Formats: sequence, C-alpha cells, structure tokens
Amino acid sequence: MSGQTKINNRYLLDVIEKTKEKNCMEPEFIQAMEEVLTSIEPVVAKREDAYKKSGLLERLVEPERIITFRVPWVDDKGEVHVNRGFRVQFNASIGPYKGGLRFHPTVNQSIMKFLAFEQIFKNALTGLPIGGGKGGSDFDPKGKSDNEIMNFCQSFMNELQKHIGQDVDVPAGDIGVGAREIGYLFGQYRKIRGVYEAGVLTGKGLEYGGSLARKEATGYGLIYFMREMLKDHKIDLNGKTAIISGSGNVAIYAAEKAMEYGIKVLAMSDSNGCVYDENGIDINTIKEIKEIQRGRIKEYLNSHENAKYFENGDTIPPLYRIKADIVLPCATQNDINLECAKVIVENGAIAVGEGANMPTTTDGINYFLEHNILFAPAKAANAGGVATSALEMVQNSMRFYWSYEEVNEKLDIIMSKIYARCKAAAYEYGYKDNYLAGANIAAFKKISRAMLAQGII
Ligand code: NDP
Ligand code: 2IT
Repeated sequence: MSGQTKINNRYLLDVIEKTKEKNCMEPEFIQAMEEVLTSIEPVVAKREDAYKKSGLLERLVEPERIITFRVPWVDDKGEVHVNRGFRVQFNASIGPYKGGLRFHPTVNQSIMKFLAFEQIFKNALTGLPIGGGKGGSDFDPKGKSDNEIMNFCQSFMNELQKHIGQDVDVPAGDIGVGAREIGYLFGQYRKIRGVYEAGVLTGKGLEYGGSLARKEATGYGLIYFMREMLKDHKIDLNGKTAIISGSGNVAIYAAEKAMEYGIKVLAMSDSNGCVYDENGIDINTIKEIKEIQRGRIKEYLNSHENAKYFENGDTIPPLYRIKADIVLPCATQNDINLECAKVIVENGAIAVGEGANMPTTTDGINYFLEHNILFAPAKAANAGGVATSALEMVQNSMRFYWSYEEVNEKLDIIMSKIYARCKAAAYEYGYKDNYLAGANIAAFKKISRAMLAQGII
C-alpha cells in the first residue's frame, strides 16, 4: 500500500502553489488542502479541461464566506473579556453548511478553515445532503463556571444567529462544545429569533429535539468503520488491544463500542497525560471524571490503584509508547507526527483509526501506508457524528423521533457504506488499500459534479 507524495499535473500543481502562497499564514489549512488535492490527481487528469474551464479547483479551495466577530462576555467577578468568534461557510453545493463549533484557546482562522474544508468531503461521503462548514472561538472553557459558559454562549449566539438557520447553516459540537453548550446556544437563538426552529443546531438534548445515539455516534461510527475495514482483511476485533488518545466525547464512545466488540482498551489520555490500565480501562470511571466532574484523567488513579499515569513531556506523548494492536487518535490535530508513527509501527500495531480531525501529520500518514498499517482516515472514519447530526435534522423536519435502535442501525449502515465507497474509489484509481485516497476521490467526485452542475458561483 502506498501514499502519494508527488504529482505531475500542471493544473493541480499550480492551484496548490497559488493556494499555499495566498494562505501562507495558515499551515493547518494548507496541510488539509494539499493532502486532498494531491490524492485526486488521477480524477483531475481525466477531466482537466472541464475543471479548468469552470475554475473548479480554485473555487473549491476558497471558502464561500468567512465570518469573524467579537464575543464580549462578563465573568463572575464582573470583569469583561473579549474573544474572537468564527464561522467558515466553505461549500454548500450539496446542502446547507454543516459542521461543529470548537471552543479552545488554540482556535484561529487556519484551524477553522482546515476543519471546514475537511467537513465538505466528510459530509459528501455520508451520502446525506449536507455542505461543509465549521466555527468556534478561542474561548477556553476550562475552569469556567456554568454561569460564565452560559454568558459566553449567549454572546456568541447574539452574532452567530444572523448567519445560521435550518436551511442555511447548521452548527453542532466539537472540542469544548457538548450538550451543555448546545443547550445555551439553542436557547439564545430561540429567544432572539422568536421561533422554534429545532433543526438550526444538532447535538441537542433529547427533551428539545435531539436525536438518540447522536452523543455516541462519532465514537461508535469509528468502530463500525474499523470493523468493516478489518473484516475485509480477515481480522477480528475480538481479543485485540487498543490505545485511544483523548477522553472526550469521541474517545469515550469509541472506547465503549470497542469494548463491546471484545477489544481491551489499555490506555486513554487528556492534554496532560495518559492512564494505563493493564486490566482494561474502566470506561464508567472515565465518564464520571470527564462527563460529570469535568476533571483530569489522572483522577482515574483515585479509584484504580493498580493503574499507571504518565505525564506528557517528551516529544512523543507517552500514550503512543504503549504497545497495542489498534491505535485510535481521538483528541486533536497533528497528535501523531512521523516520530510518533515510527514508534507505533515498531510496536507492531496493525491498524490506525482517526476519530479526531487530521490527527496524523502527512509524513506520519505516509509512513503508516508504506508500512502496511490499515489506515482509517478521519474524514471517513469519524463521519458518524455528522451523519447522525443529519439524521437529527431529518427527525426535526418530520417532527417525529426514531428509537435508539433505529438511529444506531442507520448509523451502522452509513458507516459500512462509507467504507465501501472509500474502498471502491481507491481500487478504481489504483490506490489499493489506501482508504485516504479513496475517501478524497469518492467525495471529490460528488462535490465536483454538484459544483459543475450549478455553474460558476
Ligand atoms: P471533547 O472536547 O469532548 O474532547 C477533546 C479531548 O481531546 C479531551 O480529552 C482533550 O483533553 C483532548 N485534547 C483537546 N485538545 C488537545 C490538545 N491540544 N492536546 C492534547 N489533547 C487535547 O472533543 P471531542 O471528543 O468532541 O473531539 C475530539 C476530536 O474529534 C476533535 O478533533 C474533533 O474535531 C473530532 N470530532 C468530533 C466530533 C463530534 O461529534 N464531537 C465528530 C467528528 C470529529 P483536555 O480535556 O485535557 O483538553
Ligand atoms: O468534525 C465533525 O464532524 C463534528 N464536529 C460534528 C459536526 C456535526 O455537525 O455534527
């Protein structure tokens, strides 16, 4: 299995170079853009004239719209803070903009653009009618009181509400934005607009328009994708070991589903360090610490004396030094660099499944592919979250709700189809088991057809 690092098509090279120049202050966006454009070369080569004539690639890499705004809020001591809010509405050619909101101090335009760009392709892969967008703020929710979180969310929505709507742009959660934040955001939208527009946000609470299984969907979907990929290679999940980075929404439900399939999850992490439990991580304790107490993963040791905690410090996070069959990065971007990928391969891993968005650097991915690691790329493997968000929108439109089993079954079918699409496209264009190339190609074919059909806009 091989990655692709070099391309020859002049049109593609030209667009990549110009996009890099124009966005030279945006490394994460450049990384995501270059990865996609590099792998679609065989498709571009076939239809170069049509694409060139309509400026298709130039339009693809330029967001339809970027909104940035001031978010002033008052803390519990009466002090005023000013954060920056973003919404990148990248591409709505196959449906309303759709994608999460991230609240994290590292948020900037480059990170917003890479996430929104990835989202276009991910959403296309789901087979559902949703375009690509992303938003958020450099607000740090850590250590804030509930009242401060509410004040911030209300101020954020005061501006965001001008730009969203159930047929326009539908935000959801991402890092730092879960059910609590979506509740405050939805409340403020409803108050300002004076309508009960349930489909304007997804990831809502079950009492006011949320979908069963949305909370679990990204993590569960990741494991469904891994199951399909490994089954195709005659590998059973039962009896395997795994390590999972992160201990947030995606990581927790990936761990839960992995365990249901008989995988022993040896370690999980947060931004400070990781816990290792040779008996297998007790996921209920992680849920209690993270979902209820909003504490640190180190607290796992309070109830599990035999577990070990390793603090970050080294250039390679200690989590990735733990030997396991399956590696599931579910925290943040560029978590696994080349050095880290080498340790993972040396430790004998057989598969890597990206629950987070772009958790592996480009050289890390190429190293995995060169060493025959079965690699499940983020835009396919973590699409279960947004797919279930789209199912939430369907239910909001119907004003009727499916059972947990119905949504979960639909999610499983969607993930299996996404795997099949990635595989079919990879094989058709000679990439064999390179599902990253397959995902990029399958998504690009759909988006490009929609963009061509709609003219130069
Ligand atoms: P959460 O906020 O629930 O959890 C994030 C987890 O990642 C936490 O454990 C956090 O640790 C850790 N983390 C965050 N930033 C860093 C960092 N800079 N370095 C190390 N660890 C970090 O977010 P989600 O679980 O929702 O999101 C995780 C990833 O999955 C993101 O990449 C997101 O874009 C992606 N994703 C999310 C989807 C969703 O539906 N929520 C859908 C598809 C993808 P700490 O608490 O210490 O900050
Ligand atoms: O990265 C993602 O796909 C998400 N954060 C979920 C987006 C959504 O609209 O549910």
